[in-house]
Amino acid sequence: MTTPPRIDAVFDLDALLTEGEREWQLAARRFAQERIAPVIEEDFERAHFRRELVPELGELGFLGMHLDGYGCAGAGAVSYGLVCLELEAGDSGWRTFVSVQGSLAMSAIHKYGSEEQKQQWLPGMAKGELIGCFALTEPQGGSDPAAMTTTARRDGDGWVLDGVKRWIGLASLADVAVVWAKVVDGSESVVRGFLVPQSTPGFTATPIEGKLSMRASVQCDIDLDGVRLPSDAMLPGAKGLSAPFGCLNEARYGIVWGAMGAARSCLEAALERSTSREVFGKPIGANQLIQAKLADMLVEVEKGILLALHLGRLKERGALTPAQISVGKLNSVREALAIAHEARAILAGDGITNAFPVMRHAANLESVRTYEGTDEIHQLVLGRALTGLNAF
Ligand code: TGC
Repeated sequence: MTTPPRIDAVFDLDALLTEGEREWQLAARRFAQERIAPVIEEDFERAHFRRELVPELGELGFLGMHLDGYGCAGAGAVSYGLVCLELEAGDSGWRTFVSVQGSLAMSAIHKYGSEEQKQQWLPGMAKGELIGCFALTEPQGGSDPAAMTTTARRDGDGWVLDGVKRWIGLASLADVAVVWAKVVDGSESVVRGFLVPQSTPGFTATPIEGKLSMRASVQCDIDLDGVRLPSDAMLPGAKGLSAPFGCLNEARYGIVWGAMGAARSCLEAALERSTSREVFGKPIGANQLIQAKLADMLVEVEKGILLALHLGRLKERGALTPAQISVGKLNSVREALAIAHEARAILAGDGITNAFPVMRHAANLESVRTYEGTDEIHQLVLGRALTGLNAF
């Protein structure tokens, strides 16, 4: 198994990790190198999601790995973050899969579900036998979920859901969708979560085509047309928008780590090229301008990982706040994109081909920059934390 020796040698991250955390990291690195790397360029080209790898992720314990019970690994936040980093060094689509399944769909059921709902869904989802999705975003704008138009109305003992959702990861493959809808009661309306099995009449998920990013994963439109559900389909513990936001916090936390994996992969490619390619009679890495770029990239990777580690330790103490997560999500994705662009420049013309992972990472990171709160949303969350003034 290859490791990024020169990057690790400059900065001894291992010394800050426990042996157990290191084992999780190495298991995920091995998966990324052996199962993702050999096929990812072809999958990205063909826009193909390799569904058959999902049970392997379950076997490794990566699905809902930060949750306790119900077949989940109950691992610490730093272990989960390290797994996200290594998977995203392979491809953002695979880290996204683990986020949607574990941080969003499974977390929603684990945090807000009844005991029956947890028993029904979580063990199969942890094994990767069942897939879940998390349907919050709507076509009119993902940044403002408070404006959602999807409704749930009472019908006898049950519920009827109507509406549309967009950019929902895995929806066409999912056995169960966690759908967020407004329950309107007179002049009052409150957001509630519902578990919708894929086979429910009126539920249609259609993969979005024409993506130039995240091509090895699946994002869908969902149409909810008179979807009839029993009364026990509602998540009893989820009332109000703070419920889905509680799950978004988990997924945003994973991105803080994950984006640094994509960044590290780009730095590795640039570093390898810097010593193997000669221009003007010497390795390009012997030029001061190239070394300055590599040094700046290394500094941002190391700072990003240290920030992620700090947030992980806070999370393990139950002290992590949404504003702190915004610092991490904003920084990691912004710096990872900048690193991908610099790496592409060092690779010169060959950098635009799929002989290197860099353009794929750069394209994927455009999605990561937008989902789970855009750069601008996180800037405004931080602006509000600093000033006490709401600019939304
Ligand atoms: P507001 O509407 O006033 O607040 C609603 C309630 O939510 C609470 N809240 C949070 N709670 C926990 N964690 C957070 N991060 C929270 N943010 C807000 C808030 O305290 C309030 O609680 P309560 O009890 O008073 O009702 O909203 P706000 O002004 O607090 O927030 C505004 C804003 C813009 C920050 C928020 O709307 C936001 O974060 N927007 C971005 C949403 C976003 O990230 N959307 C993308 C989701 S990605 C996706 O859906 C696809 S999933 C991935 C995939 O499927 O591939």
